[in-house]
Amino acid sequence: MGLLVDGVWRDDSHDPQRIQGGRFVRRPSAFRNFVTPDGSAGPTGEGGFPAEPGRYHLYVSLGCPWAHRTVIYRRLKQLENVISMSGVSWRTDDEGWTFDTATGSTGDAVNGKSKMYEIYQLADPKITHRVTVPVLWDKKRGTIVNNESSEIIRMFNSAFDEFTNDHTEYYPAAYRAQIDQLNETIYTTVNNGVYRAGFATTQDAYEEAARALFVTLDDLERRLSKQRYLAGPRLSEADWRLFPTLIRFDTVYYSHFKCNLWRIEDYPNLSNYLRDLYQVPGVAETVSFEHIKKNYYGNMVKVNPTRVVPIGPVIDYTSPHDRERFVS
Ligand SMILES: N[C@@H](CCC(=O)N[C@@H](CS)C(=O)NCC(=O)O)C(=O)O
Repeated sequence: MGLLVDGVWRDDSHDPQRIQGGRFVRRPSAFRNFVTPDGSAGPTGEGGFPAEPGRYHLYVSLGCPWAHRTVIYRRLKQLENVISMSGVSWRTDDEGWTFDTATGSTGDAVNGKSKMYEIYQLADPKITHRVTVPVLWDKKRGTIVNNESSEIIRMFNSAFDEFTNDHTEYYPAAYRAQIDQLNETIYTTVNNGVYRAGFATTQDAYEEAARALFVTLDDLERRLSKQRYLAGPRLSEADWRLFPTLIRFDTVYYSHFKCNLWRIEDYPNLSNYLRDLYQVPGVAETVSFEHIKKNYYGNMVKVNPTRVVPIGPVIDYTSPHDRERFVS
């Protein structure tokens, strides 16, 4: 892949901190401003980003689980006519994410660029940062508002309420402590845990991540034997943060990232829960197994040097689930 150093695109040898002692280390996102209903500052960053229809643009990869959260929220919160979106190609090259329409990109409808790193350069010509998706772009100020998926979904949850008919609250006050706790464990051991297993370059680092991942999956399986969703009777942010990892698990993480004690299909509750979420209206359309498979198997040459993309597995996520046994 590569990264920007002082605004110049460099290869990964300029990012020695990415793997430390065989362990993959993910670094914090740089742009942390918030869109708010009236443009006042959010929990971090500066103000000046009021919610307005047509003003903001979301850059995503349909292969990427972090971007997937934001695509799901945009869909569920009925923001598709309020926030425009561009998708990068499933193929990354020596210059990272591209807008090559021959390999699944929509093209860059807003800035007309061919590389994602050019969007970061527009926001800050001297930036030192990895060029990640998702990115929330402000067309009016010509800059990146935020490139942290967990914060972008919080904005989509409520900041644009004036411009949508969907007012579902995925982070209700009464459940916040519980959701925060679930997020913390699931981020560390599952969302990022699969990457820590897959990118590990020592046996110890791999085993540490892979074992912790299955401890959490076992816990979640128990939890979901007693309730329909992670934080109780209603769908919440915790579910939408877990879903993008679960839907990629049997197709990618099980084999490509060696997370292979069990498949999600082997867990009765997790597999039914996954179908339940997949079958929420609108969600299936946010899932592209073509992007997912080609993005992981076809790009990560340190993990899969041949870039060969496997033909399977065959799993029907539209088959009936048993989650309606829980009364909501
Ligand atoms: N913390 C970020 C992480 C995003 C992220 O790591 N995205 C990956 C794609 S799945 C990426 O763009 N990686 C490129 C790189 O690290 O160079 C978020 O949740 O938004």
